[in-house]
Amino acid sequence: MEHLIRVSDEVQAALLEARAVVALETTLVAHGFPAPAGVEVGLASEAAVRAADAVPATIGILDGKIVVGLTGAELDRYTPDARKLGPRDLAVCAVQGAIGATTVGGTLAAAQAVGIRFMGTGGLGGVHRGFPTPPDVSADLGACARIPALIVSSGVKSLLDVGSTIELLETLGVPVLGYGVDTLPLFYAAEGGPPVSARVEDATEAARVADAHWRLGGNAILVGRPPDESLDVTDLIEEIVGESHERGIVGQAVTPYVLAALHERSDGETRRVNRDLIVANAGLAAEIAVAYAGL
Ligand code: PSU
Ligand code: MN
Repeated sequence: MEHLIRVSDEVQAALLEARAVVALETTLVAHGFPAPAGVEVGLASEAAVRAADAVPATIGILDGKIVVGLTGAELDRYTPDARKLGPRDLAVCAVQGAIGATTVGGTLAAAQAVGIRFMGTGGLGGVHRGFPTPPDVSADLGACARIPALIVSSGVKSLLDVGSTIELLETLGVPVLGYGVDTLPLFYAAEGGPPVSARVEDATEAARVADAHWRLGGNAILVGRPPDESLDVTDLIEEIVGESHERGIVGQAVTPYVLAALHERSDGETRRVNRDLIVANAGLAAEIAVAYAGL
């Protein structure tokens, strides 16, 4: 696989010694924040993983290879012209030698290829509002159905149809765990989400559940961590999602469009909360990965 995947020395060593490794995505770096803010979020997430004694593995495609463990200089190349890569897009991007930023689903596909089982992100993708017109369901969910991994996020992105997404996660066999909470966080907002399938109190309990779930042949597990600072932007989301429909924005462009408009119209408030929750989720993913390595 060496012609296709390049694993950094640090990540390689950690994997060989069965130490804790946390995968981080590049779509939020390239498309989730206005440049260069995304790079800062990526680097701060790596620092949070290290602070919890785990090794960060930021993943993306560069120069014809899937890179697991991007350097800071490489991360600087993740600007908005990077392709957004779901699981189906990795092979094409590598063969065509383009720069590719992996989504949650794309990151999980690469992580699985090298044996990483933990990742942190902001919000999982899911069923878009208005389904079935258009019938847009994030490929993150397909990846969750197939790949054994634990993902820490602040729930699913609240620009989605959260209720339908939760139902689909149940159908796909994905446990939705609340981290010290009974309801799923709504991305920017800590409260008001649907009930989780179970609550866990600490990193060790989450790690033990993951271990048991995987031994039973289960695949992804979602751990919802509420944002420390909660923001109610329900009306703004409604307005912007409506606008995206009117403007005919579809497919992969929807999420970046809505996030960018929110960041702009909330005077940067969503951007700040989004940044902080991503970093905190990376840290928690690391704590759980460390607990798992110690089971
Ligand atoms: N979390 C964030 N910001 C983001 C994302 C997650 O805080 O931009 C990205 C992730 O890469 C996720 C993607 O996989 O949004 C979902 O995109 P889509 O709905 O097109 O599948
Ligand atoms: Mn989509």
